[in-house]
Amino acid sequence: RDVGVLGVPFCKGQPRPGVAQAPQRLRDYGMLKKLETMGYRVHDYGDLQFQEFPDDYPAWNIKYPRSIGASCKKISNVVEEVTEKGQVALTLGGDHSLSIGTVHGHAMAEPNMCLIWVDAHSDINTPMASPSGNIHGMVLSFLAKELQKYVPRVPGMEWVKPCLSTKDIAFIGLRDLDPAERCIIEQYNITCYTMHEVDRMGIHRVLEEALHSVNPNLDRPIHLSYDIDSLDPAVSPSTGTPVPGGLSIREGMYIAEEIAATGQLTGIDLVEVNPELGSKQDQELTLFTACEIIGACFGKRRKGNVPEDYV
Ligand code: DIR
Ligand code: MN
Ligand code: MN
Ligand code: MN
Repeated sequence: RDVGVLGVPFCKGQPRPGVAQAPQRLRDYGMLKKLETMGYRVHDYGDLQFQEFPDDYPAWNIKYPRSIGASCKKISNVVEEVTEKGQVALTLGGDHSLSIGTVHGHAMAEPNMCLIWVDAHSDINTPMASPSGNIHGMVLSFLAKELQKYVPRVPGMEWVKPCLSTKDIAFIGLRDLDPAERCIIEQYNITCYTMHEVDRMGIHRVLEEALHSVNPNLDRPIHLSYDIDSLDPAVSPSTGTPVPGGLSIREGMYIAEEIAATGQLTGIDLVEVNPELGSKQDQELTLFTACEIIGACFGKRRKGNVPEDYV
């Protein structure tokens, strides 16, 4: 019942600066106090310090590869250490490019890990196919072994060991994919429950099938990478790339509750909260939603919890 928290005030994986303020805003909002109230020992490793790269020119169209590469290398080392101490690694972003580091570090400590990616986007663009050049949309192409033939040597990323198979990944909540991303998902038959499947099957069956496909015996450690833009802008408006038609707060909490109930959740990312976008009310609502989701990830259930010391 130990949590290791790492703040990553990082924004270079996408164009909007405010996302770097999220770790501090989430702390101020009481996210870590909430976990302590729930009975966790919270070890806050503070915010990651970054090296500056003044001449971080794009490689092809990939923006800030050296800054992001060096940061993710540090993040990977911290997450590996935290995981090896037996703490659940909770990383507060920052934009989603940081997950190159968190997933990598988690996999170094737990090679049998699987990944559940909750997002409006699939973040699996290859560097050459990415229409935006933003690394937050390329994360999984750097990590998946099968995709390395499409990934050039990117300055700053040389240290990344592809540590996942496309078979170890399950997507939930997608609704905005670039053509190359759809092609990769089909070609490698990646487990993928878009909002279309959520509508058709209901969130219960989506979770059952998603877990069954990457973790049939529930004996593998799980990394949950939770992009706040997976949720509908009605409940998480303050994010850089909102997409209509997202998960309801109920579906978002159900996902977190079900994954927490496996007892295998050892790494969590909460990314893309941008507390400088939208109105004051939008910002508060997004922070509130993020705290509810994280509470559920750590075992807070809507049906209530029996106190730990109850006999
Ligand atoms: C788009 C947007 N697919 C890209 N990705 C976002 O830039 O590659 N991911 N917004 O969260
Ligand atoms: Mn994302
Ligand atoms: Mn190690
Ligand atoms: Mn997204």
